[in-house]
Amino acid sequence: EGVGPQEYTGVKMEVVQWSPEAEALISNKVGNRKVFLVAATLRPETMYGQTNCFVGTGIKYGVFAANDQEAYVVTLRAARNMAFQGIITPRGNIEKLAELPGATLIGTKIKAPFSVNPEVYVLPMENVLATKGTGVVTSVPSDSPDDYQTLLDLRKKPEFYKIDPSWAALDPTPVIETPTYGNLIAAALVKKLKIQSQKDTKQLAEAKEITYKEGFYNGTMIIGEFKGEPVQEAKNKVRDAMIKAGLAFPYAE
Ligand code: A2H
Repeated sequence: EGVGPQEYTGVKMEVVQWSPEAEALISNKVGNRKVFLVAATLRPETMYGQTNCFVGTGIKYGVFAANDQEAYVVTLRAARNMAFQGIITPRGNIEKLAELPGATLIGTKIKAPFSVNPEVYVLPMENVLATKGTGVVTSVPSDSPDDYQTLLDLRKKPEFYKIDPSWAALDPTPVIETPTYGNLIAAALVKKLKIQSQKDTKQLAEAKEITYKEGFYNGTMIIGEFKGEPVQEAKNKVRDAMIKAGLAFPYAE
């Protein structure tokens, strides 16, 4: 981080059913376009295990026209970057079709490309930064300690987070096997570092560091087209397959 551009994968998650709050704000503003929430991830190889998608309830999102057929839900900052990278057209220009406060997105149902779970729900995460990526995060609780701990928090206090418990019902799916931490590395590290909630940001940063290195250097895929291959080799293959299928695109910042 901090040195040179970060190469993310923009994962396209098509809206299947808006929450009533978002539906009211969208009404007829997107025309015939398909609308996608777009998450920025550094771990495209983990998408088989997506169980949810996270947004920040205090973050402002827009619905931006990508072209005549598609629109993307991201922050204005990300839309600007995408326009300059030629991802949304016309180049360098942006068309905002609607505005959605993050809180209104909670409960929206979206497709989860490549996941064993075809459809998942949008949920709130406290530590989503408006200044990173698209402001939308795919939740992969098998391999991300932040995602795993957030899922535990949401299950423990659904009323506090204003969610229907059924939206947080999907359990982590093993995606990567590691020699030291097994196939649910996020849960193993949350336990080992005695993390109690998503507010334990210092320990979560440490857990994230270990998970990332362990998964990348010592992990083996145990699901999907590249099952049996080291994560180091599978990572870009999964990414390329998603891009080829029209379900993802390269995004840098
Ligand atoms: B990663 P870096 Cl399985 N706010 O994707 C907070 N976090 C954000 C974000 C934002 N605005 N945008 C993206 N992210 C998350 C998968 C994943 C990720 C796994 C394991 C580790 C991991 C599923 N969530 O990240 O600061 C996204 O979560 C640990 C590196 O640019 C993205 O990749 O290095 C990662 O943080 C990018 O973080």
